[in-house]
Amino acid sequence: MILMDNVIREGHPTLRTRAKELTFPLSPEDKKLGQDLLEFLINSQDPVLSEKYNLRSGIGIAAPQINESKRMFALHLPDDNDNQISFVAVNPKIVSHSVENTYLTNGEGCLSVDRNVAGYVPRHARITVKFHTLDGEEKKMRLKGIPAIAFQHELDHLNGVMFYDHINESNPFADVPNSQPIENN
Ligand code: 4LI
Ligand code: NI
Repeated sequence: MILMDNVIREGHPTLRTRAKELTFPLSPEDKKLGQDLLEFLINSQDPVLSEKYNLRSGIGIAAPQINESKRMFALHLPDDNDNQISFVAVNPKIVSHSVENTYLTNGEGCLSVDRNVAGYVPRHARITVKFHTLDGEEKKMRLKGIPAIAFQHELDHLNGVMFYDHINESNPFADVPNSQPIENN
């Protein structure tokens, strides 16, 4: 199972590297990697297991964060209607997005960043995405709210981008044009 010791932290060059596309069928090792990423998120959100294994809670984790430079990430969180969003995305992409932007008023956190970086991280408010499942099936879905933010955060990891790259350097809380902020605690 994936533990915090397996998570690389900022400063590691893999976090600044563009991850490699995967080809299907996935190797058994790459399938296992995807399953382990999702299992990590589920464990990290379990009060008993997160305490037992000292896991920091997350709703998304990307393969490069465990030093596997491959285009794959997992998301696990409830959506606005309290339906569970839980998937592993392989070779994910955003096919279209809203003009409207959004951001978390409390800022973003990252399992690879052991400090608080304050500021608004501008994101697209709504995205239409395509990706392949671990079994190679193509999926297309529309995301909004926190799931859309998390998808963009994890997709950034596959491109060597960190969330704080998007924060306005001179004023971290500068107005984000045309945005609907998401209040969250
Ligand atoms: C415990 C059990 C306040 C501060 C509010 C915690 C189960 C921050 C928000 C969680 C913040 C769960 C989260 C992300 C933020 C902040 C991620 C708590 C885990 C909230 C997820 C990828 C950004 C995602 C909303 C600096 C590790 N996650 N909070 N950002 N939660 N969590 N991100 N922001 N301020 N990061 O961190 O998984 S997109 Cl589910
Ligand atoms: Ni991250």
